Amino acid sequence: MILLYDHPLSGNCYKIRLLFSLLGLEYESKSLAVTGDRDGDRGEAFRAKTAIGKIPTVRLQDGRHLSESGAILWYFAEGTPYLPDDRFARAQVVQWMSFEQNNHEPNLAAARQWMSIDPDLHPSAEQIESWRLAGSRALDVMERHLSAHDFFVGDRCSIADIALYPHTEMAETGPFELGPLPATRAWLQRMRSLPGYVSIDA
Ligand SMILES: N[C@@H](CCC(=O)N[C@@H](CS)C(=O)NCC(=O)O)C(=O)O
Repeated sequence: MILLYDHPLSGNCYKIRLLFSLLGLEYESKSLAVTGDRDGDRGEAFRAKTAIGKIPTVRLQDGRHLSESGAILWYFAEGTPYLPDDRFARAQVVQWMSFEQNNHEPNLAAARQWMSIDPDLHPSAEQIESWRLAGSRALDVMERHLSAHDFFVGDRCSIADIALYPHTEMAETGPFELGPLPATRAWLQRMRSLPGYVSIDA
């Protein structure tokens, strides 16, 4: 059985739970701490399995481990409709997943972690403003694309959408507003309508 090292509030872990649910894949889940004494939960045994030491990490059925949400999504989407076959479309999936990791997640997830998850975080006003500005720019890029397209690559949901969904859906738990982004709100609704969709707190 696949084992997902997980946390119920983690947007990065939720990406994996969402893909597993859309694919109807069975798995077990083990929750690790994301605040406070993280190292207590991620001692030598965990680090021996994954050099990166973060969640999500999965243990495959054959015992190998894989970390980084994008790599895990790619591994399980291969051969399914969530990863296209076409060479250019696959490169576009990488393009949007790189955007998610570089421009989107670092700002939206950090701001949410500070506002609604970790009371011990005390970022400076400059840091908060930097997350807000850069995260808003990433949301604007998405809005522009979604004003002309139903999904990020091609005409159906791919792992590019799944990677971008969690922290966009939860953006308003940080210093962001989805009200002025109608195309993004319509896309969130399309994602929620997918057969097999699960919410973060399912
Ligand atoms: N780029 C990674 C980020 C993973 C990440 O930051 N995981 C967080 C939980 S969402 C974590 O393990 N934080 C605890 C720590 O950094 O020690 C991904 O997309 O999987």
